[in-house]
Amino acid sequence: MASIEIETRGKVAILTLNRPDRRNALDESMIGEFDRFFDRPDPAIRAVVLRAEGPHFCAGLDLREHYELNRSPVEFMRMCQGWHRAFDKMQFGSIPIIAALKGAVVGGGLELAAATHVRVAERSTFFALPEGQRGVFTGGGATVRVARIMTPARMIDMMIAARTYDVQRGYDVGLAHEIVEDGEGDARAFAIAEAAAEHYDVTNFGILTGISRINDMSTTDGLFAESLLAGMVMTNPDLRPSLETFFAKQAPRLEPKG
Ligand code: 1HE
Repeated sequence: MASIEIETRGKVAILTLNRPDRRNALDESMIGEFDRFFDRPDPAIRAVVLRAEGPHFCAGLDLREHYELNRSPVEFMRMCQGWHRAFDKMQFGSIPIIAALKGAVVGGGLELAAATHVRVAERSTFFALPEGQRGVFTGGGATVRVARIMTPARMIDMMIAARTYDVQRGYDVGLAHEIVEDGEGDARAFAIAEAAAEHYDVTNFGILTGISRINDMSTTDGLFAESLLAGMVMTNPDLRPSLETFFAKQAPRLEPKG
């Protein structure tokens, strides 16, 4: 059975981490599967749900494979670059990825989650970077992606003081965007994905590739890039009927909701 199962429902692909006996630890083949899937996604797929089998989302790097392969420094650096490539394709691609988190979201599991765009977390979710305790280091992008979400200072503290955040604390620092009851994460993630799949393609492109990349730029470059993207998105001919619906007061009203 595949360690990552792929199922398509309408415009949404559901990717399932399917190694519950190993707590969905990520081995080389799974990273390869992510890389292949997000390299050239089927254009009919307009949103992705990333979920997990079993009570835990992901326990990070497969420590047994790491132990058995006994890689050299260069081999491990190459492996990390492979993780970075795959997760970059996720974060900087133009398909919204909605993660359904539960149980352990730790080490490389947190690095994987940080490459997704919307993180729905069940109450059982906990976040940690136990690398410090185990004498290893992050290598799947946490120093960049996780640090930017929770701040570098909090990430250092999490690793040095060996803290495990519960779901509320993770939500408070942006690791999760929504908390749901246990057992409800998959359905909620799917509902968000289905709605996001209906957005104009060009709008999702602007939101996903634009915001992530612009935040790597200087102020001047970022503002220029924003004007380019806005020029593309705001002049989309398909936008006119949507604005007409708004003028006719037929668009859904904005009101505070999660
Ligand atoms: C594993 C792994 C793994 C579990 N690699 N096999 N990540 C970590 O340090 C997390 C390590 N895992 C844990 O702390 C715990 O397993 C959990 C908190 C996630 C879950 O606990 P629990 O009690 O439900 O399960 P368990 O009994 O600890 O594990 C069940 C089995 O999964 C067991 O194998 P078994 O043969 O005894 O049944 C574990 O050995 C196995 N297992 N986690 C391999 N990670 C690019 S660099 C990224 C850096 C990192 O990610 S470092 C890893 C950080």
